Amino acid sequence: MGLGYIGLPTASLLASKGFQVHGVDVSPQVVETINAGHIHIREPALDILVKSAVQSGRLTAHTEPAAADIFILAVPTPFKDDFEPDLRYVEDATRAIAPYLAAGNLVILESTSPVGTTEKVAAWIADARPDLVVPRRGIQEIDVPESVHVAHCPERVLPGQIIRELVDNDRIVGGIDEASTAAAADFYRHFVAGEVLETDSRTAELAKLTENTFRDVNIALANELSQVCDHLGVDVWDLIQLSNRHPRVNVLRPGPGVGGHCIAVDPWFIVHSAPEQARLIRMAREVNAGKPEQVVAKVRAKAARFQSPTIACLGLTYKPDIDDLRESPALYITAQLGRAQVGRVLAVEPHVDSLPTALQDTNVRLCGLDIALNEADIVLGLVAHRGFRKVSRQTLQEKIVIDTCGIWR
Ligand code: SAJ
Repeated sequence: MGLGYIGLPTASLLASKGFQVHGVDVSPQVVETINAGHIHIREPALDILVKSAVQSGRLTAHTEPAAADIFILAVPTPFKDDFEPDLRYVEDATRAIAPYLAAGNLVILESTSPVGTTEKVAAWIADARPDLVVPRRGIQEIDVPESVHVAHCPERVLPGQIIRELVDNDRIVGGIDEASTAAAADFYRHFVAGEVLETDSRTAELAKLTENTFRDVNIALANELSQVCDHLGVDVWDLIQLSNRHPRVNVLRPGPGVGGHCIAVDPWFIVHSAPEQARLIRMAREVNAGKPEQVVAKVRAKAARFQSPTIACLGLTYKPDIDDLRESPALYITAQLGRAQVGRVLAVEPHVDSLPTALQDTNVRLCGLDIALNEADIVLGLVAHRGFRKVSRQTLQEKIVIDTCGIWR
């Protein structure tokens, strides 16, 4: 259920391992694209995998579910305006499969979810299908062979390396009851080379949120240090390099902010469910969320020295060497500068072909690296793409350089 960044790679990988996969997506265009052997997202090696899965006849895409042995939910879990998790898509997908469920089926929630969501999935199934035996937390159904099994197995793959990590990463599997854990773990052991670690659904949910929160908190430390260094006149990159020579220190890299659809979202699931306890997690999220505005303010301060400066923004994606623009701080910063009338704004992004929608109502112009570097008074490094790292110091000599992510370090 859901043929996006996680569902489609998983579906095609399963097909390549010999499973018969009935992929479901609410979008008819997505279904049509996949059935034609093509993909609607960009991810290395995914096109080849999907093409061969479709050609083999083991992967077909549909807008409606069908009867199956195993149901995997891989739908988005965004949050609402007040950071309350929005479980609408999980509930819709669960209710969509409910009519097709039979005794002994396994339902797996892969979407990153707040603690307690897998129990909600079980409750929605029980509500829709009173005729089925559905497990409940703390109540052991192990001797009931006709029970449906419900488990959480959070996806943990890194965009850009999804296919490799789907196979190689260890997986955490947590069922509503022990029978569900055992059934789900058995399934993943068919195609995962990493270890399959068994726990309960709540621990599995919180483990995934913890992984991304760990990253967010550590990036926040790096981002805060970059502010401290600006204030004290210290080079943050020298500072981090030297501090990291300690055997037990590993400061991450500061940047223009934290992008993507995961790390900037998941900590809120913890904060929302334990607001009194999760104080550091909330603070870290706020530090990272505030970083793009600080970059904009820094550029504006430098631009004020010129009559009508040209500002070259290098990079629009949310991290280096991918084409993913989701929640990208670089895109946000470029759009803000484009609206702020601070000068002429040029954007360089080798991974996109046309001006992204977010920049269409601004005065930002997309251009090549050489033109941008030639015309710029201010060079704003936003994403450490490989191509940008090759720019020589000499080229940048005459310019004001604001390197938010250490491209030239
Ligand atoms: N970033 C920094 N400084 C750093 C590292 C990253 O500013 O030192 C920024 C990046 O530029 C980017 C953001 O953080 O804007 C996130 O990038 P990322 O590469 O750390 O992570 P994602 O969002 O692409 O993928 C994460 C992964 N989680 C962890 O590494 C713990 C991935 O394994 C998860 O599966 C994925 O979230 C997800 O789907 O939850």
